[in-house]
Amino acid sequence: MSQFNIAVIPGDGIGTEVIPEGIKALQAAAAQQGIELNFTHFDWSCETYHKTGRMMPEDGLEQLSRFDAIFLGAVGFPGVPDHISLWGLLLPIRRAFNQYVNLRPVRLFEGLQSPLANKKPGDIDFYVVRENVEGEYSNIGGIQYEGTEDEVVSQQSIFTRKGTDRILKYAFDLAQSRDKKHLSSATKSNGLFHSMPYWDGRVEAMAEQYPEVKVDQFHIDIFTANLVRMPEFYDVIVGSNLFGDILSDLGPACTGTIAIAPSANINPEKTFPSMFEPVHGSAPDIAGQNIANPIGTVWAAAMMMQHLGCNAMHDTIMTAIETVIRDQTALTRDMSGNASTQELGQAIVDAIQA
Ligand code: GGG
Repeated sequence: MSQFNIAVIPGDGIGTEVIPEGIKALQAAAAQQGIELNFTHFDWSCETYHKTGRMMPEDGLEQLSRFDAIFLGAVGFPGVPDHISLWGLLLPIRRAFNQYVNLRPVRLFEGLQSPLANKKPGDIDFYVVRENVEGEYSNIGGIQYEGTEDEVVSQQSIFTRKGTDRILKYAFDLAQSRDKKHLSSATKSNGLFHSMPYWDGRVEAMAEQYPEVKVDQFHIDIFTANLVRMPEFYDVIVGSNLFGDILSDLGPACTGTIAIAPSANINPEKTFPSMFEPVHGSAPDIAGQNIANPIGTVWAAAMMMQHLGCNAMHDTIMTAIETVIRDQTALTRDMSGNASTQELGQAIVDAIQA
């Protein structure tokens, strides 16, 4: 019998509401496949920060390193500045465990209504491959002459050759494995003088090794416009840490709701645990109301099992998500229904067990 030890960090806001639904789906699918999942919960959050001055304990990363995977809800809540909560929990995990790939699939499911005109399932079906440990997400910089009229703030972006090439290679490999074999790279090479022309150059060098992959490169401004105008054009999108983050909110918004979008923070070499979370944040405006959509979390759970080599479990959970959305069994209000978080979570479990 396969057995996996999963670290669970529900985190903040609706993270604490959607994670239990992800666990219920995992337990239902695992029981069918004879897989044993052991969950260990960590209550690290902004509440922890208020009590201890830290988002996680000093040995938090060491504790997590013993697990096969990490299942995360959401990070951030009013009362703690967002950059403190993110740099206190989510970003150190991505960096310590070299989760340099952030894989974010985007799909218009049958039963969902895209806000874009005349879009049907199949028209929106792409991956965002986001560089996850360097780029614009950097704590290098600072403030000088603070509080004076000469106050100056700098923020440095970091693009290493190793970091750029390995994310591009992942994206090219993914594009090569897909029917369309189409890769689109997002930069802003006319405005950002050093980093983005460098990225473009590495794309062009890498493209020589993938003659079957059709490659295009766009500046981020027209990229976002095109994504809304013609999402069917895209197949695999690759972008830096910041641009990848933005595009992977915009993409699912084109399917009607960002709440269904999953995010896999992957260490492809499997030297360290990978982490799986919904794309969405803690949504303080709806926290505590039992109306959050758990599908992004459940889909992330499916990706976690695929990463752990349990493809049948992944497929079972994905089929259940597809069924519940298609049959409109119990949809939350972001999908024009009136079901609660728990009712939608239970509908997914029922579909797994059907
Ligand atoms: N689901 C985790 C979460 O809270 N995501 C919101 C967020 O802002 N994440 C930052 C990032 O992905 O870089």
